[in-house]
Amino acid sequence: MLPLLCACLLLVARASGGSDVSSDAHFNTEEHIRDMHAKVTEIWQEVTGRQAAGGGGPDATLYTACHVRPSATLDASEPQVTGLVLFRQLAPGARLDAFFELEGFPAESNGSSHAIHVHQFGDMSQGCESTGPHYNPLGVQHPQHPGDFGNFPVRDGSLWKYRTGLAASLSGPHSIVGRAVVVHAGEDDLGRGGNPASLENGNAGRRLACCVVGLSGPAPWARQALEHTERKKRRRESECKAA
Ligand SMILES: [Cu+2]
Ligand SMILES: [Zn+2]
Repeated sequence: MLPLLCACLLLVARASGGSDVSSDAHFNTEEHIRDMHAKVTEIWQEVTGRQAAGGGGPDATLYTACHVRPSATLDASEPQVTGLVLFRQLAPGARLDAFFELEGFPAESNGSSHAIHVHQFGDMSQGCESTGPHYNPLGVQHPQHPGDFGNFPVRDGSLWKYRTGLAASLSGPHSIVGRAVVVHAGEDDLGRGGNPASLENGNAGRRLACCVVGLSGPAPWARQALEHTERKKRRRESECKAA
């Protein structure tokens, strides 16, 4: 199986190196890379034996936990954001489900939104600054990176959100395991800022807090799912009382 993987990687190299001069050469190269990525992922899944019979089943589910801490290079006067980001991937190649649970935003930032992204490195030795740029394995523009999760609204200094259909992966050659989740001070302009930075990082501002995505068992996800359901119920009840 390994020689097959190597042969496939060679094909990728040839596909990306063999650009012709026709007007749609760039498009073709991108198509080739996507195509080969799908094939390499498929082979990787077979090599690692993660492709369970029937292509799924509970055994194929992957979970990660990421404990968000304030950036070590941040001034003490800056918001000290902490919390938890959990990912779940039900089967190899499936989109991700996620819980985002963060607190420590200034109370007056009610109604503001904060960008959250996956950055390239799981290196927090220089706070969140050493996590590098957005994770961008396919060389595309922001906000098409797999970890461009967009903006999250803050309410009473905290945010909690359940999201599904996220484009990132916990398996395969473009896995985000071991990389960083970064919480920004500002809002993501989603590539519409009209300057080069907008197409790299969405001009989302300082890096307030971050964490490294690490594999986990299913327990943190189960706890968070329960907490999420109860919290939604409490919010509904308080809204009913207020009405
Ligand atoms: Cu970012
Ligand atoms: Zn991005």
